[in-house]
Amino acid sequence: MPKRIYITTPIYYVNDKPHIGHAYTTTVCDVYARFMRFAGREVFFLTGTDEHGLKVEKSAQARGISPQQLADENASEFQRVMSRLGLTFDDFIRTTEPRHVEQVQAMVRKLLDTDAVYLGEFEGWYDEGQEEYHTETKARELDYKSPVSGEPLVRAKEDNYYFRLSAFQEPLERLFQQQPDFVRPAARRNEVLGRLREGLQDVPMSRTNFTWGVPMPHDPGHVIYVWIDALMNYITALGLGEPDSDAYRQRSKYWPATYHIIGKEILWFHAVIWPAILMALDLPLPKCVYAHSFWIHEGQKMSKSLGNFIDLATIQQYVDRYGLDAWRYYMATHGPLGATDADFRADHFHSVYNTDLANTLGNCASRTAAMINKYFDGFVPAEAGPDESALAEEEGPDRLRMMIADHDWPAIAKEAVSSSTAAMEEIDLARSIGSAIGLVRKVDAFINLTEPYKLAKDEGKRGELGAILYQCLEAVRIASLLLWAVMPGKMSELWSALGLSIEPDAGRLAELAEWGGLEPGRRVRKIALFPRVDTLSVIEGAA
Ligand code: ME8
Repeated sequence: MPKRIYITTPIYYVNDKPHIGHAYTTTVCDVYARFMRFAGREVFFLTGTDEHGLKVEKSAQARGISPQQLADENASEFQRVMSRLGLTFDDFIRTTEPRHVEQVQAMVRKLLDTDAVYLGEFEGWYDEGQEEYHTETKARELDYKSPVSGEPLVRAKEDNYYFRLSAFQEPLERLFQQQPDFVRPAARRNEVLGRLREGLQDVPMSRTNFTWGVPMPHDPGHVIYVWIDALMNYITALGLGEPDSDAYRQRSKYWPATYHIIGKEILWFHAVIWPAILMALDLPLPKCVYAHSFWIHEGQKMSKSLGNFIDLATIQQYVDRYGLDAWRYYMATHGPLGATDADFRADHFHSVYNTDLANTLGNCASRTAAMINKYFDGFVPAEAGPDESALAEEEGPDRLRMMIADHDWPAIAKEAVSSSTAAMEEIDLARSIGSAIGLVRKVDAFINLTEPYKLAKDEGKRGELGAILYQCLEAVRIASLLLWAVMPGKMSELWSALGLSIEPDAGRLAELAEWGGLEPGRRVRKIALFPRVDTLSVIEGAA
């Protein structure tokens, strides 16, 4: 795995308010980015807003403001929301920024020079009222009349710039063969391959029917098609279109992207058009385009017409009731990262909160800390007791460890760390987090098996009691390191209860996660991480 990581979200349209979909994709990237920074990797995490195009122009007109005003308003709303959700992007790119516009023009100039873009003629049946072209088949279906105004369609011609996508058929097929993980999950890759095999046609890449966009170099009557402009954000943020800039000097090292994380509806642009553009620009290709599925809501697709979008106000209610970290936990563990959609249900959120967070993680940390307070006045006991016969057989530092009930804790913890890290590398958030929670479950089972509260009654078993509680707390500490990326607030709270000052940005995860890091004699406070939430107060209106 490369030491450097570049992860991106789609850039979001400013004609919509932020909703669960935007929060979700950005949270997935954030969890990955935080984990990898903690693991010592050099991470660049990019998000931003897509601000050009007819839709933005029309929404602005409808509100009687300029498109730039609308973009400014909503871009700052996106930034505000993302910061509130604890999302630690390294840059937020806006496609109306001069740094982006200038580089897009420079790169399109290059595409014109290499003949990957050419001026061609487009002809079709035009609906003048709707400013929309129809194909011959569609026009025939409509009886050559506008479906909206009933006026006759007119035969019209337009000059358009085209991107020579057809020239990349073979290189793209080769890419999909040589880099089987270029598109993930596999089901999505197969869809793209199927469509690719139908053959590629050149695609228009300029428009003349509106002005809110990046002007075509040398031909300002044309505006660069918003998708071409938008896709380029991934490289303009790194200065790749401006090799003598500071941005280039500082950031070009991050290209190619490790992951472009996107929703499945925009996969074609990312899996076919984007690599073709990069090939035409002679730039390396991203390692992986990861297209997740969709959140649906209580079994139904979310849509404006149904009015069932999980919007910011609803997200805020969950955050208020369960805490920001619980929100992030649910997004990361039950979200639609795989090939199927995920159903957001209030009762499910509630039961995941209680099962994983209140009853497992919270309870385990709190009962361990409580026993240490009760039996050892709050001081972390030593792992080795005076009972020599119970000492582990091994030589070296392990010699002082008691192996109780056949639990080789250093090995158990090591396995959790390596499987959690490996799953995170693959962006399998649920599995990564599951390994950490699994470690906590083992601690719970260990407590139930060894019954330290009974040993506490026997003065002769003090060494064993201390070792058990040390092992429980040490395993919880290691799990908390693996869970920090998803629940940074709560895990920091836990660390401070253990008197630990850990700086995840210092990148020492592996070192800190070694068994034995917790020093005996340290003072432990009582811990209450995830208070129970009453079922009656499950978010109303969301159910
Ligand atoms: O498409 N579930 O922007 P956009 C999960 N500007 N994620 C969802 C979702 C849902 N129900 N709905 C949306 C655009 N998303 C373009 C992108 S990139 C060069 C240009 C997420 O504001 C998901 O990541 O419509 C999806 O791809 C993105 O929001 C679309 O955001």
